[in-house]
Amino acid sequence: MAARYNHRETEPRQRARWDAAKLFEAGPPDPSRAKCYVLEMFPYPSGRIHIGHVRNYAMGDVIARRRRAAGDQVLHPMGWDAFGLPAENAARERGAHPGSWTRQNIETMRGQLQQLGFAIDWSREFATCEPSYYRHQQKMFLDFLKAGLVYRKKSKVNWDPVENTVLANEQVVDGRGWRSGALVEQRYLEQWMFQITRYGEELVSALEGLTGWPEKVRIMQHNWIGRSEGLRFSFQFDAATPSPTGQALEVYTTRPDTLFGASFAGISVDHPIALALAESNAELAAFCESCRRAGTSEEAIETQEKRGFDTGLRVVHPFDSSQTLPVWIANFVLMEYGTGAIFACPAHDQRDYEFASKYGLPIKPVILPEGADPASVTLADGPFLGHGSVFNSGFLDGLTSEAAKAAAMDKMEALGAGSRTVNFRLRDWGISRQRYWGCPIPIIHCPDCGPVGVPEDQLPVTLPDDVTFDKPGNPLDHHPSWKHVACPSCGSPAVRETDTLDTFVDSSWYWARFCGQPEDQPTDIAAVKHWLPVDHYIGGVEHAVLHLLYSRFFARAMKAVGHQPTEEPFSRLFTQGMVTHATYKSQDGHWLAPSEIELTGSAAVEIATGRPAIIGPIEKMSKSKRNTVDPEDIIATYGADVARLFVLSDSPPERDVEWSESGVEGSWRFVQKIWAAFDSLPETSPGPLHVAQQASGAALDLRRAGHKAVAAISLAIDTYRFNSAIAHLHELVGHVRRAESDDSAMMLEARAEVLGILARLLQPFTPHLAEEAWVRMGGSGFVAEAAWPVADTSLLAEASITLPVQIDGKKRGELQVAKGTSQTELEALALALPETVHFMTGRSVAKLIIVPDRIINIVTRPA
Ligand code: ANZ
Ligand code: ZN
Repeated sequence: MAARYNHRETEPRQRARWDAAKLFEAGPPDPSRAKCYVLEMFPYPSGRIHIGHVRNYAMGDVIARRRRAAGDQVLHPMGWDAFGLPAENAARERGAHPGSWTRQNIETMRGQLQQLGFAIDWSREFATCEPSYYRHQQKMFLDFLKAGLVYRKKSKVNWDPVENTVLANEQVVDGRGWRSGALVEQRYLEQWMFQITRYGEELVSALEGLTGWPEKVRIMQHNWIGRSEGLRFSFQFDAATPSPTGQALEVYTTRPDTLFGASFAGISVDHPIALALAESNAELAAFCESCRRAGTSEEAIETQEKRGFDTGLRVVHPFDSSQTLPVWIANFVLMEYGTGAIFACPAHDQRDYEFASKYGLPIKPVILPEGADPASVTLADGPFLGHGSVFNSGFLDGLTSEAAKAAAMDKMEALGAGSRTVNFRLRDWGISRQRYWGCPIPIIHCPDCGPVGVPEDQLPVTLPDDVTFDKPGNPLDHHPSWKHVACPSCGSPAVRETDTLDTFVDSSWYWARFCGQPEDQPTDIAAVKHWLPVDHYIGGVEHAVLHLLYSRFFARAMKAVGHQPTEEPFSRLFTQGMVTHATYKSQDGHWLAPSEIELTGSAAVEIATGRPAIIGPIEKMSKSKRNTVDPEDIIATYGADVARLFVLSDSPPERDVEWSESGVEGSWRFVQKIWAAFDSLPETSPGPLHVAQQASGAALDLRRAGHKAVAAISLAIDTYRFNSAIAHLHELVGHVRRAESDDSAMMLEARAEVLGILARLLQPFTPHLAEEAWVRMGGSGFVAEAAWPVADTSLLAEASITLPVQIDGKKRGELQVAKGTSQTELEALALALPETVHFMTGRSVAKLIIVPDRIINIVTRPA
């Protein structure tokens, strides 16, 4: 009977060895080796590590360890996204200083991460709340200011009434604050803005090249940026009703082909013309005010009933001066988009249709669906939104929609009434927050000079420690002395900016700071040149348009002011699924923790009362539903390796994985089984790098299995299919154990070779166990430093086949797979190949044909 594997004793001992050897420090750039920068989205120090972190960092760790073993110079750092509101809330609720609360949490969480045995270069750790980090952010703010990338603007902001602060558009989800869930209000405030729109064009066109990103994230960014090509033109006011501002009415449209179907002009409640009219028309003013109260964000507007107010003004149709159109104030027109005014064509636009139907405005069709008869067109069922041929439209008659767009734009330009433009949905990024626990904005407001940048030799502007949280609002503003300073340019009494930077700024460039951390500069130029871009970036898909877009903006802005050379910070992005767990409720409806119930078959009983408990749906782990497990408990009971193994085992990493006690026990048994396989090897066996010289029969089969596993597991890791890698590990361990009954010398030699391979394949997944096995086999040094095994192709030949992968008839790559690999697995593999990802850019799969043992054919169509 083999000795039990004792994780409690082994894990700390192996970690101490790694630490003593500083094994995972990346060291200075080494141009003689390939580099690999692996980064997981750094954690917010909320208190404790949760199991989602374990899954996230375990994935990055598998890649980092595998690449390191393959000979790359690997950078795998960790830090803390340490500014933010929860620290201030803790201060308000518990009286703890945000700084000490945050630093305490960092201590705890660092210890927990270290227990998990991640191959992290801890020498590069930093927290964004330390002046040694944020001073460089202040410097970059000033650099951006000089480059015209920062400006100040009185603008409508999303005000979160619970958090008492401004939110970025990206932080408003369904009209509510992303954190508080409170209904967002609109207010006007002086705000510092980053001019992200300067890069609108590039940010959208470069998405095409991000072939290492999930398609869904690229699509989300694409839609968020919302580039559209259209026409801006001006309506002249009818002489009978002159413009109240003296200005013509400029509108933006993407459908100039529908101009002859125009039924009215629509303006926003905040349009200058509406504001001017409101001064002398109380009824109109009240209408606008009531629309504002109902919310004027895009989300709010989409769900509201259409409402309008006829201003009585009329404008002249630009192509037909005999026609005039009424000007309505319409609640569905956004002030922040285009020009804040539209022409409406109810026959071909949903919102215009609803509005016109409600107010009895004309609905005149001008686009004919292909093959339809102009005489029998009816719009009783709603507008026709497609393209077709134009009719009822004077000089545009008979043209296709596309041709009519061009013709209408040409004509408008010839008339001097308008011009072609590109419009973006993307807004500039408002970065001012009325909060204490953030990076101070390095600006001083002087009554004479206006806003002045803090001179660089006076950076950092540090947060004062002695603040109080007994009043609502910003403690920096209440502080008795902090804000009162002399103006750096004229010396008069002046005040500091008391707003701090949105914490999304902190996380927009930390990936560059990890490369090198000079004291006097934000980045080390030689180091960023070497390490960037990040080769594997892993994190939650909830950051698809927030953090990931801001980081892409920052990369460009930093490049513009000379702090780093890369436009795209992350060449490959992987978004992992969540960890879920069953939920339980008592009879009287309160949530029960898994430890409070007992499961018998498919029924649950509340232990405390003996009454049946209700089994709820499987949901993302959350404290409120009490369905969390604490990684520390799992580590104590089963060990870090089991925790790591389990979170990667059961489902593909992009999908959710359900945490279950039986699943974890399964991983624990697997670890024991692996250990038994090593432990049953005679002490006299050759070391882990031995290659069996001659093998036949069952011994040859075992060697084949070992080399097959090398090929399969390497490919699985490289294509982020960790669960499939673990399935191959199971298979191999099973094979080795079955071979134990044969104690011939030939088999012993084959077993030694295969176990040596196994130790190296296990290293990324269960590093402590692998290290212990390495020692047990007499391996020298660390398995973490042993070269990744290379499959002997002569041993693969029989069991494996090479399948060419064709895309639209051209061979683009190939797959080396085991014979008999299932159709579904082949499909997944073919689509995950880096070459496929590359050549499928902007396209999607129309058909995927697998000719067994011969070829894989992918037929594509535009995405
Ligand atoms: C006339 C028209 C006719 C339109 C038609 C559509 C269909 P994208 O593609 O997202 O850029 N629009 C313009 N500014 C607006 C604003 N501030 N608030 C609300 N709607 C606005 O959308 C452009 C279209 O959205 C524009 O084209 C305009 O309506 C509307 F059959 O102009 B269209
Ligand atoms: Zn001054």
